[in-house]
Amino acid sequence: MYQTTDTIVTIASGPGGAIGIIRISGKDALKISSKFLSPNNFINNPKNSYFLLKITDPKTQKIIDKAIVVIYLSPKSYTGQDMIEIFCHNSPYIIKKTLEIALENGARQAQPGEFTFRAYINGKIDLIQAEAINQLIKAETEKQHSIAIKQAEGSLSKKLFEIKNQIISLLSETEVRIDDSYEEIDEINQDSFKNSLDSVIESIKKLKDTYHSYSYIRDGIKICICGAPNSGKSTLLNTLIGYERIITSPIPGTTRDVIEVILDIKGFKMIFYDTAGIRKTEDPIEIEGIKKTFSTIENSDIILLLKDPLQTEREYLEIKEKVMEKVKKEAKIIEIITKSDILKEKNKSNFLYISSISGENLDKLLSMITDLKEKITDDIYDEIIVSERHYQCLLKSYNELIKIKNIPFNNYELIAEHLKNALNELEAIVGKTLSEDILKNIFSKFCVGK
Ligand SMILES: Nc1nc2c(ncn2[C@@H]2O[C@H](COP(=O)(O)OP(=O)(O)O)[C@@H](O)[C@H]2O)c(=O)[nH]1
Ligand SMILES: [Mg+2]
Repeated sequence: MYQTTDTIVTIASGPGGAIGIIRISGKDALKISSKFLSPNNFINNPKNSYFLLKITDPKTQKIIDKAIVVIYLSPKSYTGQDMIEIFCHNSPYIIKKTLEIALENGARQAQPGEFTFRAYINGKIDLIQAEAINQLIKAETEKQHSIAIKQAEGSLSKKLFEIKNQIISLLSETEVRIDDSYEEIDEINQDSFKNSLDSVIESIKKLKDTYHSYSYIRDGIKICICGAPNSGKSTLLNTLIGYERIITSPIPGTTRDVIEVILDIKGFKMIFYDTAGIRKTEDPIEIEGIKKTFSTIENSDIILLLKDPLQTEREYLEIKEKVMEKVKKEAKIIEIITKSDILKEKNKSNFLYISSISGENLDKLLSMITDLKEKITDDIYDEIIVSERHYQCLLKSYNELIKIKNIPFNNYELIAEHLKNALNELEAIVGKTLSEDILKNIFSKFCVGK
């Protein structure tokens, strides 16, 4: 596990950009930095403040840079320890040299996640918030970001705190009746106990089930464009992207591999797959490509099934049948007739007529996709489970509570035991009862400097 009593340093900024940041945290943060920051009278009368100071190499007395230095005194810092942040010019030489000098003067290079780990150990944040900070850094879309920021602000911790309190009140009702000295207390009111228990179980269930919806936010909605060769699949995707990302041509079998394009549509991550056209062929590469088409269909949430206007009804239905064999049962299908610009009659009501050339109905297609997305993700709440670890804890807690339903009402010992187990699982989410291995695993996923 990380040591927390020494003083750590690292580069907190990335390459590029005008300002570089060095972060130092630990009980000797001020002492160490006073050796290479001047003037160093901040050490005599330390207070939360900022200064314009010179970074000097103590060995050579050479000036390295002038920097803004922020001092945060314990406990008023990110880690809860004394901290220094040095904002210097972001030259690779200045940054590396300053880090080196800090290391030579008694600091240790921080490992990934060590700053946040110290914040957690010192009670500045709970584990959910720590994990949310990591997700905040990694968020790709508005929705991912808004969930992470709410959790970093403590919304999920608050929700869990409420649930825990409900369990604690059930537990106290039960425990008070285990102890012999309380014999004069009445039996538990079965109805009200049962109602409270059901309500806790319901809250946990609701929360735990949000984990599945989150996979759509994290991984995105998968949209597969498929159909016969030449039906206009690649042209459609190019049009949606807005440039010629994929080769298109009148020669059938142009696309032989699955091409993945990630688009952010209204703050939501959507992954479009352009696939090889489905047909009988002897070409071994195309056969491989078509196999991939079907495995993409299997994994997609929305299928855009394209029909070329020149394709016969029979040819289309043959392909449709093969596609329907593969789609997952909750997937949604949009049937599309392409190249509507060359058509006079558009009377098949179960199809959406589109043209990548004239742009007809492309807006309509996108809004159909977003509507389906709403259906797929409509059970996403504010408090949402985004981590497998949290999900497992909730599941175990839920299972403990469910067991109580089959226990005779006067078996207080056994009821109390399951309530305690359920409570422990919830505590593990915020990090109260976790082993070092699990903690290490959580924090090691951070980047250095966080
Ligand atoms: N007129 C017209 N031609 C199109 C349209 N979309 C695609 N095409 C043409 O149809 C041919 C096959 O298109 P492509 O996107 O390569 O089909 P894919 O094999 O399904 O990927 C190309 O010559 C395209 O220019 C459209 O909306 N209108
Ligand atoms: Mg193609």
